[in-house]
Amino acid sequence: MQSGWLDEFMRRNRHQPEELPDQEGVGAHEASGVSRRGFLQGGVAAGMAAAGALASPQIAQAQAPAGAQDTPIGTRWWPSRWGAQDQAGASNWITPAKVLEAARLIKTGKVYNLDHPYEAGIPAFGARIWALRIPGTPTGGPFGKNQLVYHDEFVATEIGQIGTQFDGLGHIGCICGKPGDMNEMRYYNGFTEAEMANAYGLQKLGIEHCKPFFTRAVVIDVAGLKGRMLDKGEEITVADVTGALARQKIAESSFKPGDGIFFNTGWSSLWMKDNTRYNSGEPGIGMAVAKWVVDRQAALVGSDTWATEVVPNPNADLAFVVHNELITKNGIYNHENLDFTELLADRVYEFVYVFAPLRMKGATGSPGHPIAIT
Ligand code: UVW
Repeated sequence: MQSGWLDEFMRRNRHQPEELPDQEGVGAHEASGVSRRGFLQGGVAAGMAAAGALASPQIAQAQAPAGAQDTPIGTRWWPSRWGAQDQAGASNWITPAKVLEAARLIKTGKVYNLDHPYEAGIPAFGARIWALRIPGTPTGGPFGKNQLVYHDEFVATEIGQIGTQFDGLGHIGCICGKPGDMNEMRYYNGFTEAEMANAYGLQKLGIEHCKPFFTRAVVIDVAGLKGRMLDKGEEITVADVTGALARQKIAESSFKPGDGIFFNTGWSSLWMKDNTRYNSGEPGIGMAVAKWVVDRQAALVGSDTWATEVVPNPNADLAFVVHNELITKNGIYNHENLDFTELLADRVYEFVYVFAPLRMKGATGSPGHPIAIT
């Protein structure tokens, strides 16, 4: 598949070994890989192009996902259904009634991990790093007659956007005006970069506004339906979704507002085994399934890939447009780099998803340990 912006940015951002801060640990996961920074910069470039397109209806028609639009990603999406000041987005669906409803699904008490451990050498987007150090051996002590000693760790990382990561609402926006106009760089609920920007953390839409999740979730096993791992650039269609649900004996009509909807593509089998391929693109959902998710009024999506959406997008002009549709326009969260291996080994497709993002004021997302309970 050809993707002009993608090819260009992959070429320009192929990893340069001398950029590595530390070949043995920090960033070493990129040493032989293709850098995903290209996708990020490609997204910026595509966004700039789309912003320019406001003055050029022809390009706007070509790049916009669908329908009438006064922004590069469709009609303006604010104020949100939860009010003009809302910063919690689709986590608002997690009400006491929703928690009680989800709790009724718990029958065995079995707990499943949905994450990958955080460790050196994990696949990472662009030049992101994970570096954990224990200074001293031990860090301190001895104290007292009891000769107490202790360990502390120092972690350097893009803490909201590394490994198993939960994308918050301040993570993804869209240039809706002239490039560089911070009053028209818009995020969920129309909050602008001018309102949000601060070197010490986002002033709006920080992850601390997200409510904890205890909700019904379904993993749609598309790899199981197809009997193989999906390939990079392979889009999950609505027919794939309905086919997988039928195979799993889950009615499409069973989805209720606030559910979690996850997609298994098989891509996580490459995790720490072939990081170069894992990083080079991915299978995932496109705009058709994104709109299906929005229609279901999901609280969040997630997947065993690093973006949940198909990369490259089959429309070569679009960059991470599903992120815009879900996060920016609808306040739907995205849990990336999940691992469904334990769940699927037990043929568990429906469960209670439990996750409370770390309340780091002004952060764009959160690491953490999501679990499934049945
Ligand atoms: C970007 O940061 C663009 O993507 P992700 O949310 O997949 O890390």
